[in-house]
Amino acid sequence: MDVKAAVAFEAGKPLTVTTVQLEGPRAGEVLVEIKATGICHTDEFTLSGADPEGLFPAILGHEGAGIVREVGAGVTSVRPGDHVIPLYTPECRQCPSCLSRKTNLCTAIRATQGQGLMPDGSSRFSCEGKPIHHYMGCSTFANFTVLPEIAVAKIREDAPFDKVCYIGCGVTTGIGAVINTAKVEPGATAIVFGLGGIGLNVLQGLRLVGADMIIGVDLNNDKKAWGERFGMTHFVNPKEVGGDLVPYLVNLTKRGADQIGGADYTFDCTGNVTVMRQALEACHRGWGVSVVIGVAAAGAEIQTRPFQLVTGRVWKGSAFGGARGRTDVPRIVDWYMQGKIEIDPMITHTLPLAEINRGFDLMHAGQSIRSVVVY
Ligand code: NAD
Ligand code: AHE
Ligand code: ZN
Repeated sequence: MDVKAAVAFEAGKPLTVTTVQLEGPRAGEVLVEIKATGICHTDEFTLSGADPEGLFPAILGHEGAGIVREVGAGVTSVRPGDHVIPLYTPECRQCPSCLSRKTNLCTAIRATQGQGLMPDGSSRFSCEGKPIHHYMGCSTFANFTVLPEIAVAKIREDAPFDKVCYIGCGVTTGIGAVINTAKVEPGATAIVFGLGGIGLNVLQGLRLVGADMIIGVDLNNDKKAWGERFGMTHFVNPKEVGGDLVPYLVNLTKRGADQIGGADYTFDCTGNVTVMRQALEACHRGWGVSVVIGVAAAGAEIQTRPFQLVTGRVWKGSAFGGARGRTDVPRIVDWYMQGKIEIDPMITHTLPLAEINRGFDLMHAGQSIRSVVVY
């Protein structure tokens, strides 16, 4: 079938909105009509050429929501008409990782997904007879896509696609990093570095669990008002701190008789390896946990003195907020529908597919939190 898509033909170039061909679902696969998709910083990261796994040509996009239109042989968990959110972290419930209960990083299809292919090793997308790569197993920058059955979460039908698509990445990543990865307790102190589409969701996750002091750090002063809206209690712009950022933050978080300082939990939501180090070192001696959420360019490495770890700080990473998609995503949609979490104010721009490149421009200019393409 012909579908409308924004194709990344080359790294560093704008997407081309065009018609491409999509084959129907094979065994274990589903055809989904995508109704809306967010534009995440990770799409920009891959499009820029910084992603070591980046492949071209590809149909990017991994933050979508839509309706199942057709299912392949053997599919039992969803049927045509079901509303779903595509999952770049699938949940097969059978692989050693899923069975371990220690991680959400299902391994059932990760190898082919990283090669831009469906689990049988082929692509369903093509343009003028030449294959186009899938992206993160989702390719939501097309109005129809094919996904493995294990990579869709069935959601309630009254949830608006143009809002809950954000649960397909940003919302779940931010809130999940707090709840699943860091397991933040009420009364904790926390620092969030980078108040964009992910960091604001970390903030609202911290507010949800009852953290006390919630410090937001961003180079952009416009983010102060944004942070306050989602639970931030203190804002720090590193450019306005006279001197080093880490001692400043440690001093700000001094509590209790020992006056040692440092946050119980810190979160990197920038993808900048210098910030990742600052986030670790701004943690409390003995127990502070720092969670890396940001994705860094090929070749980038993190550094710290081993002393920081010897003295009890813990460095952790979080992908998709540690969420098990088929189990947790429908629950997060419920939280949104019940008013427990906010999404609408973070969706600052809604665009037609024809204007998708404007969404990337707004992100570069720091003018958007989330742009959502509505088909
Ligand atoms: P964004 O562009 O919306 O926000 C980034 C924010 O960081 C901006 O507000 C920017 O001003 C701020 N910033 C940049 N450099 C900074 C610095 N040196 N100090 C302080 N603040 C700084 O991006 P986003 O969509 O929120 O994504 C953030 C990161 O998270 C990206 O690296 C993205 O690829 C990654 N990500 C990871 C996962 C995961 O599962 N681990 C999921 C989604 C996104
Ligand atoms: N391809 C990159 C890795 C990118 C990465 O870490 N992606 C996150 C999700 S970001 C969503 O916006 C993730 O899920 N990682 C786990 C995984 O299996 O990729 C690189 O550096 O190679
Ligand atoms: Zn993302």
